[in-house]
Amino acid sequence: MSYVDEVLERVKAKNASEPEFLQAVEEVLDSLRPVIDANEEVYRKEAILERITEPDRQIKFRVPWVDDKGQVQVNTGYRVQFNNAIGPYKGGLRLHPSVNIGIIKFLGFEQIFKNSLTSLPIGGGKGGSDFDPKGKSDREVMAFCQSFITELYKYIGADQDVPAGDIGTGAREIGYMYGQYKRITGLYEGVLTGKGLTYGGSLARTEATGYGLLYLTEELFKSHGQSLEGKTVCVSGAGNVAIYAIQKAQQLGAKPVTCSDSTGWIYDPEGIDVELLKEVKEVKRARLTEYAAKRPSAEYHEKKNGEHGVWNIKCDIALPCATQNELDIEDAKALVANGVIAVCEGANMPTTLDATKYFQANGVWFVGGKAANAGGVATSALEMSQNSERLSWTFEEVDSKLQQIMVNIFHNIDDAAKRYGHEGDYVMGANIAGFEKVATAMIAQGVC
Ligand code: NDP
Ligand code: 2IT
Repeated sequence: MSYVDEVLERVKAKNASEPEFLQAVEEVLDSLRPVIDANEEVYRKEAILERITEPDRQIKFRVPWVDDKGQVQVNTGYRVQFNNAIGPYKGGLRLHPSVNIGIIKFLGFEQIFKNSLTSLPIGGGKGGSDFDPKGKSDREVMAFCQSFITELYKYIGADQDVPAGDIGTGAREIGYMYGQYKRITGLYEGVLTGKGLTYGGSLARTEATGYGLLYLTEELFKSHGQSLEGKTVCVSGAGNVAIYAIQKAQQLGAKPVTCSDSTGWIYDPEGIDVELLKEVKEVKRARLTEYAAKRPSAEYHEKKNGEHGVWNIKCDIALPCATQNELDIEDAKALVANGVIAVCEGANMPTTLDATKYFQANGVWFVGGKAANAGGVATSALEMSQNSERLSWTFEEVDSKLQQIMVNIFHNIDDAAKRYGHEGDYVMGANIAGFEKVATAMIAQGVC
């Protein structure tokens, strides 16, 4: 049996109850075959695949907090420190009722390769809790965040592990967490990214994931002799990534016509009004029905199980920006039948494995999240640099660095795929390019 298959079997046996983690590992290991096969003896002897699929450590803890009625609530907190071969652990904190150890492990595993692709010195980690910030008062969110950090502070630090935002964790949550970290440790350091601009945050971090997604998509189109001008775009999600993806798509001449949240979706053939969307989602924290109520051109559809939602709308470019496994084989068939040219993932693993394969088999340019959404964490690393030198760069400076990073990522993954004779397989290219640097660093640092 090949080394890849041997390790895949072992990982499956060991983590049988973690389907999302297994899905992420299977995608990566499967596409690393050409690299591993070319150097099997060394990788096997060094147990690189066993080591890279086993987190350095998993931290799980109780998070008790008091709600507005005086009732004690208990959530579970997690931080998976996956791999720090090339830099301190780095990755977001997800606050969503669906969070469990398997979800955090899949996200932490992806983060290793994504962070490597940014070319910046950051390792892979992820954390979060099954706490749901939706419908909670600011005081309840603060109580949760303070309790969460009261345990997590022991394991994080500016040169050790630097968490950030993800689903359910935005500037408000990061602010409360930063305040508690500072209070407990007495340290004013860049221990979290996505901070507010008055206390060490970076300009353009809020926009970075969505903007970066479009910078990479633009470079993808350029490499095929095309542009984004006049292209129709379907976006899912209506959070941080989706909003700034929509905004940058418009700035680059494309027309985003959809967005969605967990209860419904919008089709707005005139193009999404991004200022209205920001007002509804960022300021009011309301449902998309409020968008539809204020926008006569928009259709609102209630989310129904088994329906294609936004992926039924005819488009040139699909940008899934909500959550994992939100785009399945039926959605992929609908998109291909409607002539989609490219799919670039703003979310982490939003496309199921069979849907990914279907896109690739049908000539759709498909770029996975590790490459396409790396702009967020890359800009987090730029925030860390600014914190270290105690300076703040201008928006233009950060944005131009982000743009350069995304253009470089595209060419690195494109080149890696070509090097192994799989031109156009950007999934393989991303996994290979991300893996090579981490594996080289791990081998150089000995058995650890
Ligand atoms: P937000 O919390 O800001 O927004 C998430 C959006 O997705 C919301 O519109 C939410 O709807 C929707 N959503 C979440 N879960 C589900 C679900 N189970 N079913 C349907 N809709 C859902 O998160 P982000 O925009 O930050 O994150 C979106 C994705 O991008 C995630 O996969 C995240 O891991 C990834 N990502 C984020 C980065 C960042 O910098 N923030 C960087 C790279 C990747 P509702 O509000 O109704 O829950
Ligand atoms: O998935 C991701 O890359 C993020 N949520 C951003 C992580 C970060 O550290 O900025």
